[in-house]
Amino acid sequence: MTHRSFEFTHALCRTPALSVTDGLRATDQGDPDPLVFAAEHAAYVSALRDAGCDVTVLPADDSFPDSVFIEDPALVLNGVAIVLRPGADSRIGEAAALRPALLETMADVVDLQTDGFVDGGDILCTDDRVLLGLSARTTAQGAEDLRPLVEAQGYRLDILQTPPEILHFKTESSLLDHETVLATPKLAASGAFQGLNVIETPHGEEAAANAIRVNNDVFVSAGYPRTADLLDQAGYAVKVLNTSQAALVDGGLSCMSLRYSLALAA
Ligand code: CIR
Repeated sequence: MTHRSFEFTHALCRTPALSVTDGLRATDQGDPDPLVFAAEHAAYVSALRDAGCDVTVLPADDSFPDSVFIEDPALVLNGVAIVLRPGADSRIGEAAALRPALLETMADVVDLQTDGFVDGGDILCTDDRVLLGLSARTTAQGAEDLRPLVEAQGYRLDILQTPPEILHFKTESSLLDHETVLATPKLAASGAFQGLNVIETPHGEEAAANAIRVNNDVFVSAGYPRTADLLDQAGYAVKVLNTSQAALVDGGLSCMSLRYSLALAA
């Protein structure tokens, strides 16, 4: 079965919580400003709508500072949501908190049963494969327990290794089209993208690798003009969005939505 990995009819987002100032981060560059974050998030939601998605925006959940990063507690394949088990202590409860909304919006909901962990940010889907990078948040046990759920949706699961300094596999990679990814030189050098073309981010613009392809558009974070030019020259319709506040808590474009298609669901 071949899927259409960047065609989406819908997206699910969550408004950033005021508690996002307590969000996890590898290095402290200052707290995000919740008002600026809200404005950047609203522009992101608008861009998803402009790209053709019917977007549901869930209310903020202050009990989980990182809950705006809705991609991490779930994976959607064929309109079916798989409730994951996030690997950070402060985030594990996001999965159960998200479940009711998944039941309302998705074609079906199944639960990953595991003693391990899987974060959605470690998962990059192509047309026929789910690339899953083991990381500080995603364990080998979680990955193996996810395998049957992925295969049940007609995808092959490739378990890879995210280099140790990288938070999530998709922090440094994104799908651009049916056979092309954008990735940092470091992640590309790990050999993760067998059978795919790779466009590498220019030196100093590694953070631009967390882009997203949504229907005809490729969203790229502001502040990375050489990446935007490179993608523009390669023929992609680039849309630049501000992610300055998400970046302060190690978030980017992919993590702020669960993108899915109901029209294409089997
Ligand atoms: C965290 O460390 O979990 C959040 N502060 C950022 C999560 C970003 N999510 C992602 O890259 N998929």
